[in-house]
Amino acid sequence: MDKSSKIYVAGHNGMVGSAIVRLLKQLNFTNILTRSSAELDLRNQEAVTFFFEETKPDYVFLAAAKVGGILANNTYRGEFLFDNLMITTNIIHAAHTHSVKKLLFLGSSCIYPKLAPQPLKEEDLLTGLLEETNEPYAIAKIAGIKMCEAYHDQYGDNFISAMPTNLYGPNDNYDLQKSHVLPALLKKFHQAKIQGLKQVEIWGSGSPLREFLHVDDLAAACLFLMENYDGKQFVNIGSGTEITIKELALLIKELVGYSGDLVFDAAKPDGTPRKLMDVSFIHSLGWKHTIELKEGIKAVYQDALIGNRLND
Ligand code: GFB
Repeated sequence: MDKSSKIYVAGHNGMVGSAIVRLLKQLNFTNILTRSSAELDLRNQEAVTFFFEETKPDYVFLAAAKVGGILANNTYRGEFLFDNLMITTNIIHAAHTHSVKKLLFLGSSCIYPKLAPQPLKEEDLLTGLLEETNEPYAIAKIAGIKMCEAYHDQYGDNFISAMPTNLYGPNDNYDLQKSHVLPALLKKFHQAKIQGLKQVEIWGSGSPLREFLHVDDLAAACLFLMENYDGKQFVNIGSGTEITIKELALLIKELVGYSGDLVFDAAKPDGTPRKLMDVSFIHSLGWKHTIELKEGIKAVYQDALIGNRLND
């Protein structure tokens, strides 16, 4: 990519898209193209085709998606399948018909079978049944991977895919019914501290293991792959380390400075028991994460306080 290449970042108002735009701007890329969902409904094929016809981007980062935590995935199953399939197929197909030089599609670690061997290797895709709570989202993301591969095979398109682990960072969603665990716990512990509550409720058993990556690391990995990788094989992106939900809760409790107790709500789902990425492939390509979890959470807590994101 040249500094003046026309780069479309789909989903620039989301946590991932905004991190990619931030990085591109820091690096003095001057021709970044964005559209809000009010300006362009990515689920509408005609509108997406017209947008590509009108703007003719050279490169595309496909970071637009309907996303959410375990409860949102499980509740809005139809929307998660439809919206993500439409957004993904419309953009990838329009990128093909409008001769985009390269596209990077972003998926998720939930594409892997629920009980796949750990750590999750790229070749484990489609070797078993998916986790039930996020099956619709995972099916849409697997469709995106397969579409990039099929367009690579049939048309020679340089469309690559990256599968990030669980992400956190600035511009996260703090709606407790829809958010992922990390922003949810930041908000819950912060509010409990301010309001002097005796306990904080943690969903599930606390025993599931999760891996977390700061979204600025993800943005760096996406740019690295865009500039250095043309393979058909999708690439895992993660930190390579995992933590139980209980340990995460205790860490956030400490960082927020809350002194009450944790209670576990067994009525809420645990989801997949373990989800650790094997990141040896991206390490072999020459990229590694730089932000460790504790410093990352500290920075995000400050950012959320400044942005007044932790109050209702
Ligand atoms: O982050 P999370 O919603 O998503 O939940 P997944 C991770 C774990 O944290 C689950 C527990 O075991 C939750 O039960 N947890 C504890 C909480 N307290 C809370 C809380 O207050 N809020 C939330 N949200 N969780 C999602 C998938 O799975 O991960 C998506 O549904 C996507 O498809 C995303 O892949 C990255 O890691 O379980």
